[in-house]
Amino acid sequence: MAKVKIYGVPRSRAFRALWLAKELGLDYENVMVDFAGGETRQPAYLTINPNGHVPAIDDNGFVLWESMAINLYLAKKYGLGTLYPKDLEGEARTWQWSFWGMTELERHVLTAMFNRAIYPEDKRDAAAADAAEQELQHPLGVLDTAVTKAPYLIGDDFTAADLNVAAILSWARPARIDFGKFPKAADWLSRCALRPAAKAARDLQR
Ligand SMILES: N[C@@H](CCC(=O)N[C@@H](CS)C(=O)NCC(=O)O)C(=O)O
Repeated sequence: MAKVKIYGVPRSRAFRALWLAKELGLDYENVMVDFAGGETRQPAYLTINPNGHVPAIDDNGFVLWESMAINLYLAKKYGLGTLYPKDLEGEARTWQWSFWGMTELERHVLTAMFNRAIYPEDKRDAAAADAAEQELQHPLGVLDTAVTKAPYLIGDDFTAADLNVAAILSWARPARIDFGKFPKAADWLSRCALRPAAKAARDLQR
């Protein structure tokens, strides 16, 4: 069996797949396609992901793109019964939280992060960042309530659902999102971020 190839530098959304690979103890190879240098748009890479984005994976000839699809696939294939629930309802909850993270959180966290930390200072739009943080108030309340009822999103144990949402919220710190009103969500996020596999994936970003 060849190693699973994970395309994308660790400071990109490939971080999500790398964190999962570390959780799973997967034998993987990280192919350093860097979006900053335009490598995602080179013809060779476009045969892997025609969208010109990272991450993508190649699992023994099976090529897949979209970070959440990648993580759901890898977690089900290599972590069934541990990181990925075996029952239909648990699987559906994993999808629910993963799609929720992408649709309810991601854009707003990114907008705040770019306008508070990434763009050159003279290009930052403070009002756009504040509006994005405002948009996050309701979904962060939803998250806070969910992790008040149970330690993790699907119950007592950390699963791919937690990883996928926490990976999106790993941008919340540079985005300077205030979790003051969401103490349970803040506690859940730090429990996720302190996992050895999360730390190991962050180390790849240095
Ligand atoms: N929805 C996609 C978004 C992927 C994406 O936009 N990736 C960025 C890096 S984090 C990228 O490849 N940007 C370079 C480009 O679009 O050329 C996913 O979650 O996989």
